[in-house]
Amino acid sequence: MRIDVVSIFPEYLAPLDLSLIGRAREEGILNLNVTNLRDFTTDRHHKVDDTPYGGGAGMVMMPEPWGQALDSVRTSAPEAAKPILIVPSPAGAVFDQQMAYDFAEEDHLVFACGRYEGIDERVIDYARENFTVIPVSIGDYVLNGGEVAVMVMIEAIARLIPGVIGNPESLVEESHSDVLLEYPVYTKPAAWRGREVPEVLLGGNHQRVARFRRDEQIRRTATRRPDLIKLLDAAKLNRKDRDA
Ligand code: 6GU
Repeated sequence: MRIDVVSIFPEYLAPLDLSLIGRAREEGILNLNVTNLRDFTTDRHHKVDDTPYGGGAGMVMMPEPWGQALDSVRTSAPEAAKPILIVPSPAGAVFDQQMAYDFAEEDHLVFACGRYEGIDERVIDYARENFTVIPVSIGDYVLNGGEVAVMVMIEAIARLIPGVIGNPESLVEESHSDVLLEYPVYTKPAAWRGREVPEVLLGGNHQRVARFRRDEQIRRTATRRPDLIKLLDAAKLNRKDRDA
């Protein structure tokens, strides 16, 4: 997969050199390029923003540097017919695991990081000629710019690409338990500061362990995320699940 990120703060994305994503890049599984929007300015001060038409607080990102940057990304990567252009914005559709699965199947993703009050809307219109444009938010709160949101999305997407994660079985387990929160986990020692590991986990009875874990998942989901319980398919709940 190829991923392009356009930003006025390319250094913000430096952590993508690390850990599993960094290794995937070294191994050529992930071709990730970060482009500095200011490279596409022509004035002495590398200006990328200006005051909003109609007035109001803050600044708006100017169309011309964005037009040049998106044209450059498009022509440097002719392989995919129409790359996805993800525009991080608190006004976008909320990113979730299903979006991560869908984006992980694409050949080419481009992230356009806005700062200030946003990007001139004509850039978004123009981009639809060459990209499938999708405004995406990572949740209902406000960040200063798209860079941190893009890191969140890239991590969620990249770990689903075959070969990025060491143990692909963990992905299978995750996908089966998508709507339920994860069960609590324990490791050695069996007793620590007066606290014991639940006895059922020490016994080696796989059926009892599975029952314990599923009960904990249901209990956690009901107390921490009652909104998710609605999504649970009633048909997939068995009698023992209901008792939990
Ligand atoms: Cl994607 N961008 C910004 N600037 N703020 C956000 C966001 C994105 N998602 C939640 N808040």
